[in-house]
Order: sequence, then C-alpha cells, then structure tokens
Amino acid sequence: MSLRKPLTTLGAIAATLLLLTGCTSSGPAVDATGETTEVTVTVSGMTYVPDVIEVPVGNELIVTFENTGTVVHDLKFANGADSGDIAPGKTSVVEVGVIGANLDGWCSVGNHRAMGMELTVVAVE
Ligand SMILES: [Cu+2]
Repeated sequence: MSLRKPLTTLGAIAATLLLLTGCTSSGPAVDATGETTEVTVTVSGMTYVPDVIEVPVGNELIVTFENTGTVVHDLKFANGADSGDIAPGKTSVVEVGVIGANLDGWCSVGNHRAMGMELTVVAVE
C-alpha cells in the first residue's frame, strides 16, 4: 500500500502536464504580436501564386485575393475565412485572422481543389 500514494501523485502530475501541453499546442491560444502580414495571391491556370505563405506566429494575416484567372474562383481557409465567389478580374480582401499554426487554403469551386488550387499558410517562429 505504501507505493499507491506516490503512483497516484505521479499520475496526477502526468495528467496536468498533458493538459498544459494540450493548451499551448492548440491554435487559438497563440499570443498575438499585434503585427499584420499582408500578401497578395493571384491565380495562374489552376494554381494560386504564391501557393505557400509564410507568416510569423502571432501575426494577423490579410490576403488580397486577385482573381487573375479566366473563370470564377474563391479562396477558403480551414479556419472558416472565405473570399466568397470572385469573378475574373475582381479582387477580395480576406481577413484570415491571427496565425498560430499551419493553415490550409483552397478553391471550393467545382473540382478546382483536386486540380491543384491549394495553398498553405506556414506559421514560422
Ligand atoms: Cu478555382
């Protein structure tokens, strides 16, 4: 019986550590820097240009999406930010929010995503 108490204490400590780790690694809890990264994304064929956007962790990302393609496109992000449908030649400013982790973006029109219309926001330390 003398072993039982220390083991229980260790278990409680391990559980607490897991909780703390879970909190710091999940997206929204990132400390905002108060700075903004602004990027313009255009369309070439069925790809976004650029298709990788590097953002310092904690910066707010604002994407100016210019549909330089020949058909309607949009730009949606995995966190729910969305340009809506953008006609060729039109532009939309998308407030993506504070970036705490890598984030995927894609075009939800037709099968454009499968054809390659994807981009990645890379959170850099
Ligand atoms: Cu598209």
